[in-house]
Amino acid sequence: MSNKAEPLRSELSVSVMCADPLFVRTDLDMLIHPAVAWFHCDVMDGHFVPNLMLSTEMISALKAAYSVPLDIHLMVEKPEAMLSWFPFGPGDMVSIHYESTPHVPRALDMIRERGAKPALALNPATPLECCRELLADIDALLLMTINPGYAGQRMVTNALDKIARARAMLDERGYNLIPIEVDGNCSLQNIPLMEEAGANIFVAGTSSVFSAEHGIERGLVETVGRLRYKGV
Ligand code: S6P
Ligand code: MG
Repeated sequence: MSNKAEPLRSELSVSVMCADPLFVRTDLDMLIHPAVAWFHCDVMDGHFVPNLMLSTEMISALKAAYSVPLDIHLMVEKPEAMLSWFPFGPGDMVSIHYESTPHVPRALDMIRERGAKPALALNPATPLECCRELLADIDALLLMTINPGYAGQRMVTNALDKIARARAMLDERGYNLIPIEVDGNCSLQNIPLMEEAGANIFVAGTSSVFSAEHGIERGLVETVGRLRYKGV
């Protein structure tokens, strides 16, 4: 069955690091919505990317407080050594970067063994060809549409073309049910273009629900309004 004939449902993954650090709970409570399928938890180690982000304590607190599945995005070197620190399980998704370890299949297996969905993340300059050998091991493909490390950046120039080529590669190989997640500058303007190119999960950060232009509630309505295949 072709993905074009029956598109996957479009979903939002709300970027927790973009919430007001002093009012995370207040912000996230406003984002409980059927289209918000995930809470996107960025983990940065100061080595793989030049920043430090969400602690294991923070992610454990989110897991305890909400039933929204976690979408843990590990931007760390050798993620396989840290997986046991995080409180994920069935229903959650965990992405590791292709560039972060020579043991990508082992790390993906470790995620699946705990009942979670393993996802592979690619930096903008990483060619799609690298994941051809790994398609049977992943439940989602995460394409960085900015250079990882910070919120508030502009979409890189090859993003839409890469999404379209990734969708074609997945469909051609029979992986039409593997969703493509896009992370970075998923703005009200870019979401329809990304969706048209073949993206299914959109990380919602400062370009959309947390935009300073409008409050979170208005931002959520506007962002959900941009999704064509929301099924809600
Ligand atoms: C960046 C991180 C992302 C950001 C998100 C921010 O390294 O992986 O998840 O939090 O992209 O969204 P925006 O709309 O500010 O680009
Ligand atoms: Mg991220």
